[in-house]
Amino acid sequence: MNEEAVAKEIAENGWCLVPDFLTGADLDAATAAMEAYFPDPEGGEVDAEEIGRLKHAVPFPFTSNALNRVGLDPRVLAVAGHLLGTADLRLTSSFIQAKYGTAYGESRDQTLHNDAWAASSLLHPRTDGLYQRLFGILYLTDVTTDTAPTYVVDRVDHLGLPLITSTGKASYEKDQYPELYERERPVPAARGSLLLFVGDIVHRGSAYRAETGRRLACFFNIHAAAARWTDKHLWSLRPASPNWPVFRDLMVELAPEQRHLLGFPPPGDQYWTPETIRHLGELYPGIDVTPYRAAPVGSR
Ligand SMILES: O=C(O)CCC(=O)C(=O)O
Repeated sequence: MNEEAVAKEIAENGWCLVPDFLTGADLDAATAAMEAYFPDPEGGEVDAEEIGRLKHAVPFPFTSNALNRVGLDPRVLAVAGHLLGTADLRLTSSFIQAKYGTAYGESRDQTLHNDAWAASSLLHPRTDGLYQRLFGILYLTDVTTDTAPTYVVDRVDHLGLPLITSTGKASYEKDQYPELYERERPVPAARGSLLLFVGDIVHRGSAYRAETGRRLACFFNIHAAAARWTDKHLWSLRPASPNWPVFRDLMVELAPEQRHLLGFPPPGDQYWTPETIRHLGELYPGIDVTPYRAAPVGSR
């Protein structure tokens, strides 16, 4: 794997599939560890009723280092380093998940969405340089069009989409954005392949359409330490969330140092630009943006 070339492809297109990211004994160990969490339904080790319970994602850390190593892999770090331009990186989160055949219940298509907001809901995301987020999905079964491929929309086809819609969501409904769905494409992937993409790339998970079998996948995402608010990965708010108005009022009421307690960048932080300050005022109408207009630290 040529990490620099992968980073370049992601910078241009927003995503890149890396075949054979794991091979040989490493691939077998990671697959065996996944199979211990998500048994083969046709292998007789689990009955159909138990499978509902197995559809839940399991968060990092896992019981096997073959899986724990995935999001920490030096090659992934190198790609993130090239792309974000920093070595001061953090694992935002990682989890494993299985999708099962239709014989074991319904499997659903996701709506096209971006992940730039995922788990960093305090502020409007910046998606340039240091502020990009790198997401990875390692497939531990072969993924075909019938076995829940991830769908992506190339960056050039994003058609100037906002990262948050007028209804406060980071997802794009088919009836409102039909042209986006015309441009999406599935990413078939052989076992051991790694899909890497940035937070603003529009994508979705798809339903598992085959009757039997399962798709096994390990997910992770990485951000720069400078984007401290992204560490609040248990918060998943959007302006469309039911409890957003209460949170919004709190943000308006607090002083900058109190917001900082929650991870907000302080006045003078390099996150603040005329654009992010404008987004701040839109996200939290009534907030006093003047402190954030201070010149960035280092430029004074
Ligand atoms: O499972 C997949 O293929 C993609 C999932 C995804 O996009 C998500 O959960 O945000």
